[in-house]
Amino acid sequence: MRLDVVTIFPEYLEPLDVSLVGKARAAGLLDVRVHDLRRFTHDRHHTVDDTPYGGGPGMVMKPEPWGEALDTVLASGAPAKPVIVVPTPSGRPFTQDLAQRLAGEEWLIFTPARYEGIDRRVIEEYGARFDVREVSIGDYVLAGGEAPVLVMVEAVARLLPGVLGNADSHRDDSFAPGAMAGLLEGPVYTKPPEWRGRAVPEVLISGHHGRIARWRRDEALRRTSDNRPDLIERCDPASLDKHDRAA
Ligand code: 6GU
Repeated sequence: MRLDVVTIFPEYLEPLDVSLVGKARAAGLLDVRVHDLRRFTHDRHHTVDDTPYGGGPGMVMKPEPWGEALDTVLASGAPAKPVIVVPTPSGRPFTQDLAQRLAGEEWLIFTPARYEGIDRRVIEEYGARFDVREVSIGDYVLAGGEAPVLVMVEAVARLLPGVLGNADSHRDDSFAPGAMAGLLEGPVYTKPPEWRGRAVPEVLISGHHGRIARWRRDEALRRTSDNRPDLIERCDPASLDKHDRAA
């Protein structure tokens, strides 16, 4: 997968060299290119923002640098067509489902903005020719879209074939489709069997796969109803079994 990021803070994306995403790059599974938006300005001060039409607080990112940057990046991959992801608190929610869809694309371009956002005409201009998605990572406001790009790239990269050592690693993920559909994952344990007087739940050491599966599901249901009752409300009743209903 090819991944381009256009930003005024290229150094903010340095964590993409590290850990899972860094390894995916090193393995040739991800081709990440970070571009400095200010290279596409022509004034001495490399200006990327200006005051908003209609008044109001804050600054708006000027359309011209974004247009030049996006034209350059798009030309470098033509005739391929990317999905353009525009991080904004006003966007549609970023979900596991969207991560899964984006993981199926050949090419993604991210356009993290600072200030009050990008001049609307940029989204219209590229939206007329490409699949442009305005996406939010949650109901809170960040100073810019760079941290959301790190979040989204990590969520997408771990779904790419060959990135996680074990292909089953995300089968039981919270939010993944499957037997635990829509439930949060329950607690996990490893050795030693006792730590500071606290024992690992006996069932996990029993070797009884049926009882273990039932226990895990009960714990997932408990955690979901404690932390995310909205997910229980929304879940498909057909995905619950008779033991779930009793619980
Ligand atoms: Cl994508 N950007 C910013 N600036 N704030 C956010 C966000 C994005 N998602 C949630 N808050």
